[in-house]
Amino acid sequence: MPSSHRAREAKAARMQRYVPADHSRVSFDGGFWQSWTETVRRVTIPSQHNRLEEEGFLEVLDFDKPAGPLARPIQPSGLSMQHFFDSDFGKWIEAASYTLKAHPDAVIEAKIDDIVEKLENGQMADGYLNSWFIRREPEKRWTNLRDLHEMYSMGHLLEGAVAYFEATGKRRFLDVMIRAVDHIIDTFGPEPGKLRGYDAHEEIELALIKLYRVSGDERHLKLATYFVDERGQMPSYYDEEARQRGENPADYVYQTYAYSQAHMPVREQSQVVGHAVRAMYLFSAMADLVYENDDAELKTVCDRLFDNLTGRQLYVTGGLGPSASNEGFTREYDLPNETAYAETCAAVALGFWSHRMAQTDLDSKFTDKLEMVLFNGALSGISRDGEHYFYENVLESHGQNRRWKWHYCPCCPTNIARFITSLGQYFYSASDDALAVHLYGENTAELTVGDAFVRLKQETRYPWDGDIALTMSLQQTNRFTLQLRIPGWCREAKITINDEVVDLTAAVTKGYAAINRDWRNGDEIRINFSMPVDRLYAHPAVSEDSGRVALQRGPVVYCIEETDVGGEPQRLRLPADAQIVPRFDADLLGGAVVLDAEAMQSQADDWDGRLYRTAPPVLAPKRITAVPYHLWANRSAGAMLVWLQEK
Ligand code: FUB
Ligand code: ZN
Repeated sequence: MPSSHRAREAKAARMQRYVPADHSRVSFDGGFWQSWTETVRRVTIPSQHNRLEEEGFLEVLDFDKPAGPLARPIQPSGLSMQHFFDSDFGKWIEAASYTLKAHPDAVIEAKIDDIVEKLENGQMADGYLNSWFIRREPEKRWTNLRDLHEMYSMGHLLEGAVAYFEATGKRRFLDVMIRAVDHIIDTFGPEPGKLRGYDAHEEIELALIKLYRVSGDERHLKLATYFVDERGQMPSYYDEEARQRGENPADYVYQTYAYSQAHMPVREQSQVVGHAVRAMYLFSAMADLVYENDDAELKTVCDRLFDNLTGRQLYVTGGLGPSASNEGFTREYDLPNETAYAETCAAVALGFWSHRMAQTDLDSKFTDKLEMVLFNGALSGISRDGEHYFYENVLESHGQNRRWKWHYCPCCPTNIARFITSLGQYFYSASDDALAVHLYGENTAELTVGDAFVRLKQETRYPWDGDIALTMSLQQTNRFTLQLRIPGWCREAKITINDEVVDLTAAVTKGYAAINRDWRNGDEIRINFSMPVDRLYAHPAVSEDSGRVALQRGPVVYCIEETDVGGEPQRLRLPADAQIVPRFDADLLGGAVVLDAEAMQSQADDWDGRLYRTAPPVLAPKRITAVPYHLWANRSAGAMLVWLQEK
């Protein structure tokens, strides 16, 4: 067992916290996730390395040569995307390492070793590690935490190093990054003589906690705690730092430190603001600190922010951060569809946060959101062929949106890759006397609950239907509580154990059915979540969705694509009483349930060139088919709509 799992299990035993499953011991040997996980392992991971090479990213690691021309120009903020190329290596290594753990691959490992060798070669004697500053402007290191992503990049390298160590047992990369962290510890903190700074793009915080779980070194946890609590303290470090650079702090491009959640101390924050990915990484670290420090006050803050996000600022797909200008949040209930920014990274990171929240508070309100992003707003970020991507996940298009092979700022591809390659950890977690099943989908998992070894097999076509058979294999009879998530979207659930019905009214607390008993080898749990097609309506304050309806079945949100209706879906109206019939289409991109309905379409052929007239458009019946949102833009380019007009 990797040391991080041992450390967390020891802690969980003291604190009654859950420990996520080891992802490499959850195999998706059939069902919905099999082809996704296989595609990401076989296609996405190698092709992303090819892209890093072709696009000249890896060149920045040639520390022995003079720096070449800039691959990405400097923006008005002073930042070039090239400032944080290291983060792409880190995330790619992390995603690749997750696959290596269960599927060793000498070619991928050699590519990682090559990057590690170059990083080690470039690392400065004092441990500092950042390809931009070492090669281009070493004298400017640590002079602009507000804009230039030094610790963001190191954080991603650190996550990659931890994952690579856990996958292979090789320490070289981990040791390089521990030296880099030692340097950060020497440089930052509340102690006299150190800088009281923190990076404006959160990431290092959660990476340090991952490191702590491997190293057991309290300094790593202390530094993460310091960075979180120092954030937003006044007077602002960023003001002082700007003055030191000879700049006027008032000239800050983004105008407010809310952009980086640094406008007030985090414990005082109650509204989710600013850049969406930054916010999600910060809150993920905060949830980790709740776990590690048993910090009840921080838990209240996390709850408050989670409720604000999910109650007022989240797209129905799990997308978040509507605005391109700050890559983030605007005002509450501002959820435009066609201009939705809803960055893939942000949805993935909401998955990280939701999952972490559930480890100290088993409440389906968290894991419902994990499932929501997984099947919708995060999964839409990668194509079915595994090598095309969306950065922005709009909910409406007139046909202008295309998946791309690589992005100018390619943060999203490696993020969705690391999410999918470590998927198993999100399905289950265990405490010393309970096993929680958070997600459903065909897989076989090897888990430990206290001293018991449990093999759990899920047989199901989920999310295409709501029948799930769980079979428990145990070496001996063991007593523990099985916690089964009852999804928030489900209004009628039924569970039997060896054909005996479980009384769910008595068993369910916070969306989990707790079944405490002596479990025996071969015990069979059968679950049925009824899965009718639901019409969803948005809160009246979401003016964009007024008079509109979205379709959802189980956890899957649907959309209408031009290719299926022979015209722009914006001209369709779905009658309030229209029957919506699910149908499995085996030929659609590997097979998916689609929804058929009789709708109405406004006719354009009797307008005689006019733009306006006094008579409303004529409506004619039109048969429509809706497809899962995550599958959109995988066939021909065209218009798309999630929120349909309802008649
Ligand atoms: O700034 C680093 C990453 O690039 C952010 O997380 C993304 O939003 C993109 O701007
Ligand atoms: Zn991104």
